[in-house]
Amino acid sequence: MSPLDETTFDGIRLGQWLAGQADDRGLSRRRLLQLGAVATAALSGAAALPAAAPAAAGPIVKPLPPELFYLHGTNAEMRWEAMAGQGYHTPIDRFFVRNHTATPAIDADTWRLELFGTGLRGNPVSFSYRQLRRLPSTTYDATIECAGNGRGFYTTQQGQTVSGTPWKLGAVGVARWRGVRLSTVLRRAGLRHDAVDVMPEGLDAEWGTGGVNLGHVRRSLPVAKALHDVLLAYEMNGQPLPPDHGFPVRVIVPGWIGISAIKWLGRIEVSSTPLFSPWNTQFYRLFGPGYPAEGEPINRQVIKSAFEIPWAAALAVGDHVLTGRSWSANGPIRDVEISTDGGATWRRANRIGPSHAGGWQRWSLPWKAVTPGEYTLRARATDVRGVTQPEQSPHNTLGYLFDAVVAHPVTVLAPA
Ligand SMILES: Nc1nc2c(c(=O)[nH]1)N[C@H]1C(S)=C(S)[C@@H](COP(=O)(O)O)O[C@H]1N2
Ligand SMILES: [Mo]
Repeated sequence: MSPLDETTFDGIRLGQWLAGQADDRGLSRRRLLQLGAVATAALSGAAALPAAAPAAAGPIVKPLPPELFYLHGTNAEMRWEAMAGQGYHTPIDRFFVRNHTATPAIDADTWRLELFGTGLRGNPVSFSYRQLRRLPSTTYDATIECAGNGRGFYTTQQGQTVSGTPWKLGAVGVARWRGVRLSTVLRRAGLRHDAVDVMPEGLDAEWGTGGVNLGHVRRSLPVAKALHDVLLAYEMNGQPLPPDHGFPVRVIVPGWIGISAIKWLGRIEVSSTPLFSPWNTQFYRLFGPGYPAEGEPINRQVIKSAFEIPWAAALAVGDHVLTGRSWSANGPIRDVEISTDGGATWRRANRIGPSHAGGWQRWSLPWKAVTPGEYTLRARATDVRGVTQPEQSPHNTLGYLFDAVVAHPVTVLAPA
C-alpha cells in the first residue's frame, strides 16, 4: 500500500482529529463515540458497519447514455463532444454528477432546512420548501467544477501518481441557478455578529473510507463568503433542481471547488468558533512533497480549457472548425490560444459571445488538416488577472486543481 494513498491519509487525519487537533463540531457526542469505536475496529482489521442510509433513488437517477457520459463508479463524467453545438449553459441531461454515495429520494413536502449553532442568537430555526420559495429570489450563472477535474492528466500527461477518480476534463458544468441568498436565510435565522463559519450538510447517506464512517457530506465555509454570494438553489436552468443535482435545495458557492456546493441540503450549522469536517481536513487539501505535512487548504478553482471533440478524436483530412470553452474562477477569460502542431506555434481563437464571471468563454478556430497522421491539439487560456494555463500542474497526491494545458490526441484520416 502506498503511504500516500487516501486510506493512509484518513488514518493520520483521523488520529489528529481524535487528538483534538482538528475540530468537528458537527459531530454529536454519540457519533464521536461511534467514530472512536470504528477507528479502533479499523485498526484491528474489522470492517465498519455502514450507517443507516435514507432511501436512495439509485446511484444516479437520470439516464446516462454512453454518448454523453463516461462512468466512474458512483459518478458520471460529461463527454466534452456532448457540448458541441450546445448553447451557453450545460443542459441538465449532460451535466456531470459527483455522488459520494447515491442520489436520495427526498419529499419536498416534508423536507425542512434546519439552522442551528452558537452563531445564532436563539434556538434552531427551520424552513420548509414553501417558506424558502416565498423568500426573495436571486438568479445567476455559476460553474460547478469538481476539485479533481482533470486529475487523470496528472498520470497520463505528467506521469505522476494520484488517488481519486481519474476525470478527464468533464467534471464541470455551467448552469443558471435560482434560489434564495444564504445571507437572507442566515439573517432571518438570527445570525450573531460573532458568527465565523457555517457548515452546510447533505441528507444523502453517510460516507466513509478505509473502514471509517465520516458522517454526512459537509464542508464549512466562512461567514464572509456565505454572506457575499452563496445561494441556496432550488432551480437549475429554469427547472426544479433535478434529483441528481440536489433536489430540493443545494448550495452554490461561486468560484469554489465543487465539494462546497452541498446537494440535498438538510442542515446548516452556524458557529461562533471555527468549524471543520473531513472534507476540509483530510480531503480537498494539497498534500505531497512541497506542501506542509498538514496539507494546504484549497477553496478556489483554477483555469482550464477543453475542446468539444471526442477523446481521442478522429477527423478527416480537410477543413474543420475547432470549438471549445475556457473558464477560470478568477473571472472572465481574456485570451485563448490554440496550437495544432504540438505547441510549436499558437493562434488566437475567436471568441463566441462574452465571457461572464462565473461562467466560461466559448471559442472557435478554423483548422485545415492537410496531412494524415497523429496530432495533438492544445488550448491555452489567460484570464482577467493575467493567469495563463501552465505547461505543468504542480503535483499533489490527491490530484486536485489540475490547470495545465492538455494535449488532446487527434488522428487525421486519409480520405477513404
Ligand atoms: N450532499 C452531497 N453534496 C455534494 C456531493 C455529495 O456527494 N453529497 N458531492 C460534491 C462534489 S465532490 C461535487 S464536485 C459536486 C458535484 O455536483 P453535481 O453532481 O451537481 O455536478 O457536488 C458536491 N456536493
Ligand atoms: Mo468534487
